[in-house]
Amino acid sequence: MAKDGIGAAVLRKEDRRFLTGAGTYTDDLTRPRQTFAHFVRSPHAHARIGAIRADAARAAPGVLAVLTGADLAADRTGNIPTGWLIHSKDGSPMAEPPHPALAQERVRHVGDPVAMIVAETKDQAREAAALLEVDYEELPAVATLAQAMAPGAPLVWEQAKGNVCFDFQLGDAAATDAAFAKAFKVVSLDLVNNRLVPNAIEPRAAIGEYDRATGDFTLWTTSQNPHLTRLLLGAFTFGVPEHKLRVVAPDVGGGFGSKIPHYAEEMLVLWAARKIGRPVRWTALRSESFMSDAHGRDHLTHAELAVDRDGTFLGLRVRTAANMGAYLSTFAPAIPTYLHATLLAGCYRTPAIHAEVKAIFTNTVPVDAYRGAGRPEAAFVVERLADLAARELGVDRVEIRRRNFIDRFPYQTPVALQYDAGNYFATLDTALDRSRWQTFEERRAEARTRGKLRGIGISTYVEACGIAPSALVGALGARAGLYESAGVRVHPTGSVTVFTGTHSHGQGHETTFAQIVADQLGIPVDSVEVVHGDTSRIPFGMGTYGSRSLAVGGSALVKATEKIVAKARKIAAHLLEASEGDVELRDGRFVVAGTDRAKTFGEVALAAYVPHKYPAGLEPGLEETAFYDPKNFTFPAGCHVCEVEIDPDTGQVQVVAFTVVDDVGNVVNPMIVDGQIHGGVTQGIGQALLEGCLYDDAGQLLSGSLLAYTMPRASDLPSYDVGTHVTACTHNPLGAKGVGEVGAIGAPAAVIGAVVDALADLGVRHVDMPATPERVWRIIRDAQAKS
Ligand code: MCN
Repeated sequence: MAKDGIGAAVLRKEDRRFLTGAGTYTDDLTRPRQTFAHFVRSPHAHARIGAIRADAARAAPGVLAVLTGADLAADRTGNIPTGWLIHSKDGSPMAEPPHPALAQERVRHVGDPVAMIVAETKDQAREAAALLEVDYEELPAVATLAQAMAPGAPLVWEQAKGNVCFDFQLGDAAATDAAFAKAFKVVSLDLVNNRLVPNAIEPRAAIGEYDRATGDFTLWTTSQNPHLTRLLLGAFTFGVPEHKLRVVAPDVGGGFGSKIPHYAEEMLVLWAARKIGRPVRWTALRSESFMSDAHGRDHLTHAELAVDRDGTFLGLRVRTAANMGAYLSTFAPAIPTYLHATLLAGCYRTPAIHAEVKAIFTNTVPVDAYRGAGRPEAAFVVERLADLAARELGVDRVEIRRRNFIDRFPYQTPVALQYDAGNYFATLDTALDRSRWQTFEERRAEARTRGKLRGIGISTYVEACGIAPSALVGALGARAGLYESAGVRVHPTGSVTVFTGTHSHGQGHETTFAQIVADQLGIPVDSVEVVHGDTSRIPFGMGTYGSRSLAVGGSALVKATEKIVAKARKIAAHLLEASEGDVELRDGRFVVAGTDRAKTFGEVALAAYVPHKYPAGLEPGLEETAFYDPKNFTFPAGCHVCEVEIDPDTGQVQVVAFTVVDDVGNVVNPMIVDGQIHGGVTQGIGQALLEGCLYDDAGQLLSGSLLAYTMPRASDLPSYDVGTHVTACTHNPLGAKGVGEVGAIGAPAAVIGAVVDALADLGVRHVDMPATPERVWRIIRDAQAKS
């Protein structure tokens, strides 16, 4: 094994450029003769668009074009598709209303783009926007799920009666009813999974360019999946053949799911570039991001767990309403259905499960993937019910989990997934140990002497990632397969360029993917360069989300590198005048077994390009491509333990300790894995305690800036204690599972469990997220008033 190969905590190669300010983000690029776009966005949640008077804006200094939905309609272009179709069990078709890139006739959420102004400078574009007059006739709006589902609620779309986009069911309703009928007890809970705004550090940006001579388009964009963007743009939104469209996602400063969807602005900068014959660029303001980046979560759930006298889980019934926002974003329909409902078994042997999901339109920003996408919501439901069942039965919270853990693999859940491997007892035991669970009451008593309420929470979760087997997602309605590709080019000097269809925007693929190749070829990590994010350089790829890059993209890379080794071995055997079967690759050298005759990898690489050095009949060169389509998802699991202290006078919750023991299979880079867990847990704590996107009843975005939307800061967080336990994934060559989302999936239930535990003596059985000081203070005050 190379010393910086798989398993080594190699420092991130990409950090040299990021830490020295040498990264190249979309907004850093300058294109010759570039122009600037500004979007005029709806101030109303729902309104009919009347006259648009653009003469003054058109005449403003520097303005090159003012474009509206009518121009798009005249060009018969610009409808943004969703990437998923949901086939409802009862056969009712999913409503897929049009999503014009610039609103036509109606605006349906605050921030819906109405017009695009292109000018010589950013300021000129913005100043001209103030001169554009748009007549709106306001219409009644629905902003929350409760409003949208109320009888007689105003409709976001005429074709979606009751604002229902689709109904979805999973599991066995009759078996679940039967389980409930024989239950000793049923515990039930109404849960809110709060709406979140992703807030990647780099706002979205796009530059469109058109070459009149060749008819070629280039889009630079902040995308997590440039090939998918090209596919959707080419096949649906803009109708440009793929060979005429290059999509480049250069350095991207975080995405967390919000840069998966294909967005209107990406199409519009290309369209405008062709119209005016010059490059058109746009970068979102932070306040613009709040009303135009896809939001996350936003579920209302009623959940019931049927249990036996000893705490054995018998059945689970879950009814979820999921907010889709005003339009269907790219992955939106898949999130509350295939990513959420399929994980409701959690780590437990619950024999009967039935889930019903209603996807609902509202006059809000579209909702799509946000770190965890559907899986944090599922873990939250299951873990809150496990806590509550323990409490209502008088069983210990740890014990009830242990009693119900899945203990044999593979395990077929009642909700479609088959878990291949795991050891939930091991992660639980290690986490209990590390968190000093047994001695918690001492810490609680000590906190009491300081006037603080201390609580401890636990969450044992499993998730499905490494998205996904194409056969499965294809059958489930995905418009494209979800395999991954990798190319490996060995240069004559023995250095290597890797081409991957995944996209790294903080995850460190330039390092970990180089480690994989270094490991397989026995060469230094610095001899391997990883290229990603450019459709003109990488044959194909499905991008990065669903913690899939290592399990799927890394596995494609293993396959491609194995092909390289196979060919290189032939060449080495020829050079060494040995039989191929006797030659093996060891520590970067091809060695004839049992002898000291050897050729270095570099010597063999050179021979691949020199006639007569490679065997007759073999093609020259050393370059291979592979596609990998996994057999199954991967199933990371783990245990999170959180301790909080609450100030009863202010309601302020402080996380004072957080222990994580995750099982993400074999690990390529433990330092990067720890970093991913830290980031995910931080976002999970953010959801549990701080973050909440709020609309008022008229659909105005109340938390539309960082002044009103609280992101976690260092002072909100403890130092995390992170441990790992490994059970290898059984079906990919790396034995690896995903890590990118585990923190955000496991953490919220542990935090809320701790908050509820701290307040348990007051009779509190649940606290909705985010557990802000105000909410907690009110709960304490009301509980005290009752007692
Ligand atoms: N890794 C490893 N060993 C494992 C698993 C992963 O060494 N057993 C490494 C991988 O090689 C990769 C990193 O950990 O370098 C994350 O791998 P993986 O779990 O495959 O996740 P992806 O690379 O596909 O990243 C997607 C995931 C998601 S879905 C979100 S959301 C998210 C996340 O990653 N967004 C992020 N982490 C993020 N981190 C940053 N900094 N910024 C984001 O936007």
